[in-house]
Amino acid sequence: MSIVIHGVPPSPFVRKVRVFLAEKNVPYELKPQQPIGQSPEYLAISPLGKIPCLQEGEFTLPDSSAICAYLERTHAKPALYPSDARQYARALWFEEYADSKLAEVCGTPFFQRVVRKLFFKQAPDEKIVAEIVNEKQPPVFDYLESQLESGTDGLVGGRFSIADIATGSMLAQLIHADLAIDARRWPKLVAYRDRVHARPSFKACIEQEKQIFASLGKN
Ligand SMILES: N[C@@H](CCC(=O)N[C@@H](CS)C(=O)NCC(=O)O)C(=O)O
Repeated sequence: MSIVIHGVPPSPFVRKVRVFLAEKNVPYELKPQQPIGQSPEYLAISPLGKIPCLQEGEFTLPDSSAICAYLERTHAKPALYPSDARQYARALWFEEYADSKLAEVCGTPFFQRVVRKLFFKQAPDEKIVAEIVNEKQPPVFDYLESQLESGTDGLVGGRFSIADIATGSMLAQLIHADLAIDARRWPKLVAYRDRVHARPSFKACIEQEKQIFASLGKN
């Protein structure tokens, strides 16, 4: 049965599911659904009104974490969750950390510099961006740096997993917000981010998003 993902490309949670599907080589249709002005029909399948939401025939499922966990069961290969109990639990932790804390420190500058500009026709509040960059990002980047081994694209056990899909998806918001991560201060994180984003699954999404923003007159 064919898979439909409701959402729009620049959402990090939609990107997470799209990368997950691409890594598993599963075809899907992306059906445009904005995260505002949701219809009663959309709220019926995604009660929090959020994107993404998966639809497979009669079956519908909101929430990127639930969707990825479901897809792991329906499309087992390649495995994107570790099999070892502790590594599995750590991968879920990093997924949660990315979806909550990293979402805050990467999503806020993205909202200010991209969403406000393109969709609300307002100037970004650079004071908010500076506060995030100077105060909120450093402890988060310090933590990720402390958890990474050199030369890997896998936060858990050195193997690429849901932890990296969630983390890489959030870090991509910074690219669109034109914010660099200081490679002298966080060398392992920057090298890791570059390796994760070089994977064809991420590369295709990020390139498509850049084209969308260029066509909307981002820069
Ligand atoms: N926990 C959800 C979060 C999804 C989420 O927050 N999506 C944002 C767009 S990036 C959204 O739909 N926001 C609309 C809203 O909160 O009403 C998931 O993992 O799918």
